[in-house]
Amino acid sequence: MAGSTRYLRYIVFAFICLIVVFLFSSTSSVPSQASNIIKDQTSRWRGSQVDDVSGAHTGKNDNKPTSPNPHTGLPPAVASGPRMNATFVTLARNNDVWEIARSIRQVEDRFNRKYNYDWVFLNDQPFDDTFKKVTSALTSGNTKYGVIPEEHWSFPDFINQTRAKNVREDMAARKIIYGDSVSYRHMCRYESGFFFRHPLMLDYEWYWRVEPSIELFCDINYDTFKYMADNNKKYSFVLSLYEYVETIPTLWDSVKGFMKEHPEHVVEGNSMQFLSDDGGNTYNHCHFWSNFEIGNLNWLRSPAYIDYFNKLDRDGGFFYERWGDAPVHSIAAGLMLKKEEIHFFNDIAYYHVPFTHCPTGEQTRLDLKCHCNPKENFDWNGYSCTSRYFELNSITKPEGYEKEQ
Ligand SMILES: Nc1nc2c(ncn2[C@@H]2O[C@H](COP(=O)(O)OP(=O)(O)OP(=O)(O)O)[C@@H](O)[C@H]2O)c(=O)[nH]1
Ligand SMILES: *[C@@H]1O[C@H](CO)[C@@H](O)[C@H](O)[C@H]1NC(C)=O
Ligand SMILES: *[C@@H]1O[C@H](CO)[C@@H](O)[C@H](O)[C@H]1NC(C)=O
Ligand SMILES: [Mg+2]
Repeated sequence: MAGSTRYLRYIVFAFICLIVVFLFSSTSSVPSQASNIIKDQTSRWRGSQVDDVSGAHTGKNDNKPTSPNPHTGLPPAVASGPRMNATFVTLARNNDVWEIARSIRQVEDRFNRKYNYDWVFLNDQPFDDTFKKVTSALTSGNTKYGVIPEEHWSFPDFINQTRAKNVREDMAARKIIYGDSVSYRHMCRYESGFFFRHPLMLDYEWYWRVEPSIELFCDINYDTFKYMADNNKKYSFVLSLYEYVETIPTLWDSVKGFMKEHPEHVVEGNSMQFLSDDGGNTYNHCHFWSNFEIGNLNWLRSPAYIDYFNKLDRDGGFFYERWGDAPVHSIAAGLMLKKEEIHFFNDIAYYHVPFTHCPTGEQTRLDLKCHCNPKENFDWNGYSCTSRYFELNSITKPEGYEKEQ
């Protein structure tokens, strides 16, 4: 027994030596180009974290690999050309970490590994180490973590607390989703009027909003921010639908008040027809689903948008009702942008519970290596408003839409 074990040990030892010698000779013959790439990759992966500091750019995407892959001879999977002044932005809680991790992984795989755009995370509480570690490991660009100032996440002093509390109790009794939630209301108000003014966001012109637990089903092989800029787009969407009317009974009254006070902000050639079936008298509840957005931050920071938000805020519906940021952004885009400035990204296949946008058109899905089921596409469903957008803009519906209706 003991003798044969020793004999076996000699053989294993000799074998290991052989492998070590082989490995050593092969790594030393790898061209120095490859080791440079490996070095570049590690410095990209190391990345950087910036805590609530604006203007700090260090690390990751300063070291893009440029030489071809020595094994395949192919160029690196990183896009060339000018970078846009753009960032991803995510509002999240520490306990959203695993849900946002899934979203980031998909956005990186399908798009950002080729572009390495920054990612800004915002929270009403400080982010913890786990959140920062997990998210910065998954992203290819710089990550920045910001705390929201208290005045942007609290009741304004003109809100009557008794009235707001009565509303929450009433909505809870009527089982309106998030109807009893204070934090959901702060969230909707923050996304409506403040995220684009956070100090970390002032560094950028373009944003792409990403929520926890979303999915991207197709490759995105071009720079979506550059597309927006080159084509004069300011706001974009992938899904649209009708808002739950119980959450916004007086929103349109407030909007009408705004249009009266500030007619100069309402532009010619806007998308009023998407929002109203009677020339603006009543709201049809159509809105772009704002959990996905690629948009222009300078537009949101413009006097027109700020006047609009301030008017809505004063009217109190974020607390006396439960106004969502989706109708708030959509109405702003619909009234204060020219209709051509709003873009529908048919080629960005997307899911946020419970709706899917899966591109209509089989060839598009094959070309972009999509993994969504076209039967789940919501666009041509009766509860979607996307048909109205197509009609208003006189755009031909994508190939195969009748089949998928
Ligand atoms: N920091 C922080 N983020 C929040 C809070 N509530 C919501 N969020 C974030 O705000 C965004 C919207 O919240 P969700 O809970 O996804 O709201 P929703 O999309 O209407 O509803 P779901 O169907 O539950 O996804 C997400 O990015 C959340 O992570 C909060 O209290 N604090
Ligand atoms: C606040 O709201 C309550 C309940 O609607 C109302 O009774 C009260 O008069 C309001 N207070 C003020 C100062 O308006
Ligand atoms: C990016 O955009 C912001 C907002 O417009 C601007 O302040 C900043 O100077 C821009 N940065 C670069 C590098 O152009
Ligand atoms: Mg969500």
